[in-house]
Amino acid sequence: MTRPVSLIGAPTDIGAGARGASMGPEALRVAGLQAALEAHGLDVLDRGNLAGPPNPWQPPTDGYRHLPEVVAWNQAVHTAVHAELDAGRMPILLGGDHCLAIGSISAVARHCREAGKKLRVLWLDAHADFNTSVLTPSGNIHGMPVACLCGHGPQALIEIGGTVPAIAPKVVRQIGIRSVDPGEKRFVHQVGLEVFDMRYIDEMGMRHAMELALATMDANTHLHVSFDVDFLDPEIAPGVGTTIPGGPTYREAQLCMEMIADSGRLASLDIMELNPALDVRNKTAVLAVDLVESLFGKSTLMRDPERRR
Ligand code: B3U
Ligand code: MN
Ligand code: MN
Repeated sequence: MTRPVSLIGAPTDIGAGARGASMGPEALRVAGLQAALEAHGLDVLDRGNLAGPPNPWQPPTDGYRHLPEVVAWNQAVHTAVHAELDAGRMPILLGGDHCLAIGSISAVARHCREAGKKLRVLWLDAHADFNTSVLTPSGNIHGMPVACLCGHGPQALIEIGGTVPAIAPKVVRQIGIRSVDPGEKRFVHQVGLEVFDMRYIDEMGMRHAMELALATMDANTHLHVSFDVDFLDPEIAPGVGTTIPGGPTYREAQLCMEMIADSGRLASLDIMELNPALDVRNKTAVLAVDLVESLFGKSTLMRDPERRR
């Protein structure tokens, strides 16, 4: 039986370059996330929204925009996500911009250390989110969470989970990447992040990419999925702050989610960067809910993966 699920709203756009991701949690609720999960037999509690500082909408200082506020929000996220894992529940973080993955994944990593589990992080995104204060073109911290989690970032953010670095680059698999800044690209290569970019998916297919991204997990692996909604092609998902053309189609995204479900290892999830101010009749939120249903095992006919061959 799957663990009970807790929805945690983090209504902020503190790390983003456009306002509006702060409305993401409510848009996902309006799109029926809880009922959709319950329809799959899951026990779901909506914990409501976390609180944090307002967005002062200031320019960056020393390469970071809104650093004290980003720290405050991530501390709140860390505490909330860790408490759910401690209670044996599966946290689903409703963002909010992607800087909050620092709080979420540092909590997951801490839980794995405490429980003696291995960690795998799937990062579904158009961006590598591997900038630092010197590499960033914007100062927006939503472009930096993976680097911070790997120990490259301001002290207050890299130490949120207690241990620095929170994770090793080798636990991360990035899927759907198609926008990486020049210095960021060199840094991604330097640390050896495993990236299945759109070129790879075009040539080898989503199936092969996901087979490799999910390989070598075992019964003791905690799988965390950090789903930046801008992973999806903007034709189907316009409601995000930074649309990058050439993303996964509806079918590719469904297959990606279904293969994660089939792995049976999903134990925590972030749904990030949904921006209702830029959406069309909440359709990106509805699509995100549809994909999350597949992530939790919704399938059309053949539920047994063995019978598909
Ligand atoms: N790489 C750019 C843009 C960006 C990263 N993540 C998002 N946008 N959503 C930056 O500002 O770091
Ligand atoms: Mn992102
Ligand atoms: Mn992104």
